[in-house]
Amino acid sequence: MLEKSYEIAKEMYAKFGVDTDAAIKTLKNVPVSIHCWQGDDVKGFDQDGPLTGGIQTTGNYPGSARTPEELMADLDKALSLCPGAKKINVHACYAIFADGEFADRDKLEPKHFAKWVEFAKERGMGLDFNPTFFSHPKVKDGLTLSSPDEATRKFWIEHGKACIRISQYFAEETGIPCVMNIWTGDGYKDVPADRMGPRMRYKEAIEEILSEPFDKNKVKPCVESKVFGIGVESFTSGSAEFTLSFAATHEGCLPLMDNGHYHPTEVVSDKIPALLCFFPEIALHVTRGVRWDSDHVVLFDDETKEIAKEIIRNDALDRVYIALDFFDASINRIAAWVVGTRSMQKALLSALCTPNAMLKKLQDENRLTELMVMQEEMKTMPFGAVWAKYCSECGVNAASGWYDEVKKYEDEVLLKR
Ligand SMILES: [Mn+2]
Repeated sequence: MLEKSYEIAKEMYAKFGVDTDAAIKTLKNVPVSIHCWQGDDVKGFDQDGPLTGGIQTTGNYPGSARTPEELMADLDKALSLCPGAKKINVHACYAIFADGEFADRDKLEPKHFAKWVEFAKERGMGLDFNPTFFSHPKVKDGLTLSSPDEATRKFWIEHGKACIRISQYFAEETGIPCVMNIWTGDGYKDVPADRMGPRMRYKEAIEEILSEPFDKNKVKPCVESKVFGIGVESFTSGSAEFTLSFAATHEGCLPLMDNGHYHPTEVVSDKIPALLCFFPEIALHVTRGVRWDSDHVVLFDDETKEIAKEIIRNDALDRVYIALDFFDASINRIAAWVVGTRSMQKALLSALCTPNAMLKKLQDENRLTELMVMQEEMKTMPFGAVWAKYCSECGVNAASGWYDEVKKYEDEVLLKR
């Protein structure tokens, strides 16, 4: 059945000049970086306080991971249901300490992440990393790197430097470059009197962090922008213009776009080719904002498909680092990981099965009616058969049957927590 439907699909795509075998082969080597923080609602292991920084998880679905062992077991279950290449994205608050040991964020060392390295190496995956500039008592008045308080800034700069050293360690241990993303929730709830001061302090603080020595081929520092956060609605230090200008003027620093971090009518898909005109490499956080930066699970929806198209048709798979960033506590967290990861992979495969050269030609020859006709026709091509073939070659269940495994794990493991 699978082979038969794939053969028909392959033939149909071939009529448009699309080689589905080649698309499947390409996707196998495209890593999607899976964020560890979906598994425990962004709690981490280094403190017991609330989630801060203007971000919020909602829902109380049972079975959230409470320990590194539980989180890794849950991740393993999710990984087993996602085809193709993966990386694991770790936040600094997921440091794993020995019994009785503790190190504050400014004193973190590679050894506190040795278990993550072991986990990644055993599964042949790379690791990405993020300093955690939130959920910590040293976030002063909602500010970290842009705080007017020198001691506060110093603490967080030291945290950033520690994270560069840990990122270098990740890259050296796994042999795969580590994308290290700098994001802070720094901002003001109400109208500030000084918008430039915090940004100048933020700029200088990131420059100090990046003065920590590292190998640019191994560590890929990024700056992520945001439009606003909960409780910081009026001003964000790391705005889009700030971070983009920072990356543009600091060699080796990449701009990172999170598609939940813009005004709701802006689309990151359109920003990707704009940035690719200027930056050798860029990074993405793929998420799904519903009316705001709500971090819903990524679906195989229009914007996810458009994002994937811009990467594929601009031949930029080796220039765009793709990571996921969402957290939903209202549904089974493992299913959330699996749906989000597979949706991104589906979007990439769908883009690889698009006759991009033919469509570009129609545009360049101003045959815009035909372009519309063709783009609409492509939407009902038998893509499901190609996805099923891909999953089968990767040894995972293409159909909804994978959920039975999640449900079994929920009954046997999650509900007993
Ligand atoms: Mn993000």
